[in-house]
Amino acid sequence: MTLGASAQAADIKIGMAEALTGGAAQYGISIRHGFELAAGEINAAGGVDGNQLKLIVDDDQGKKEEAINVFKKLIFQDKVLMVFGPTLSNSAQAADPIAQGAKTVAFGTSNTADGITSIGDYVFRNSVTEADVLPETLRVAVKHAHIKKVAVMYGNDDVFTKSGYDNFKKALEAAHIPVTTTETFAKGDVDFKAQLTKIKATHPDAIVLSALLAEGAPIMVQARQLGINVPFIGGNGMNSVKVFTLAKGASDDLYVGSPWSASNDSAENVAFIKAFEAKFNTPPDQFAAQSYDAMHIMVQALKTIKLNGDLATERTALRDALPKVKWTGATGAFQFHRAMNKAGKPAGYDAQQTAIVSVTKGEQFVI
Ligand code: 1QQ
Repeated sequence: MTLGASAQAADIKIGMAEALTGGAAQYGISIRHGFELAAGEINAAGGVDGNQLKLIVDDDQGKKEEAINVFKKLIFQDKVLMVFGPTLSNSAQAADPIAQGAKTVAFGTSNTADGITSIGDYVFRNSVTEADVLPETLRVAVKHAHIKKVAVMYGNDDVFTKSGYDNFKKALEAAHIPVTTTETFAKGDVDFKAQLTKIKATHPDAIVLSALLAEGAPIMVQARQLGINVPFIGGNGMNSVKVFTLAKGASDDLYVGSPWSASNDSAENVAFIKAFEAKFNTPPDQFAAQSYDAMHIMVQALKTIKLNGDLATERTALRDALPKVKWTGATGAFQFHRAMNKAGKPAGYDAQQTAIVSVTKGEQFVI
């Protein structure tokens, strides 16, 4: 970014729409912390060409209607340069078209369902999709735990949990692994004993689970109560340290995949973990790592554009600059790749990264 001779340093307004209350706040608060850590570091080092990043933080409550409201407020009232979020794919599918219509970048750091970036060319994410991660999670779990047949359980009223199910199904078919039974649940359910009792009767070697934590953690607890002690194979929703707080000892033997791992000892990751713990007094998770990297990726693009005071031009310049960014951060080497829409035409941008699979043991993720 280059400022004219007479230009004054100004705040650069960045919107953040995340689930800060409700069931998905398990993720949203962690995501917020990642953004705040990165923005704080960037501002402390002089900002972007002397301009400070100003985060405008709004709560989408993990609800798609609220995500739409918050996107409208950030884009049209607050006039932010771009928007990070929302937390859930379910919300992104509803709210991202607002950003696309307003030619404003919507950058998701935790949306992993199919089809989000097919919304349009202003839609970006650095979260690796279920389609990319689940076949690898399944492959490692099957090999490690000698799995021959599985039961499947998924939430059938959420864009992410349904997409996870679709991708698990595809991966299971490709790997020729029979499914003993498929059970469903909905957001807000608390008693999963009926489905788990059916699953138990089919004697699976593992349970494939596409769930958000609010339902996924009690599912693990109730399975163990019913004497089902087989491994769980989960998607992005289960990949959070919050599963240990929510499911305690019942959280063991859960396989998940993500580019980020607490035990990756690259210089970038070690520095991230240290700074995060110093600031928030708690260890980070992959959601914090993703948002931390996303802020740095966005700033790399920002450094290459001119802020001329014309918001529409600035928003489009940022969009044009983002795909060129390459960045090595807490989650490793990152770049974007072009996503296609349903008609096979170029649309938004997905993450080009590979997943590391871990399994939970003694309330820790181990590789
Ligand atoms: C999605 C997800 C969730 C687990 C985000 C918190 O991956 O909704 O896409």
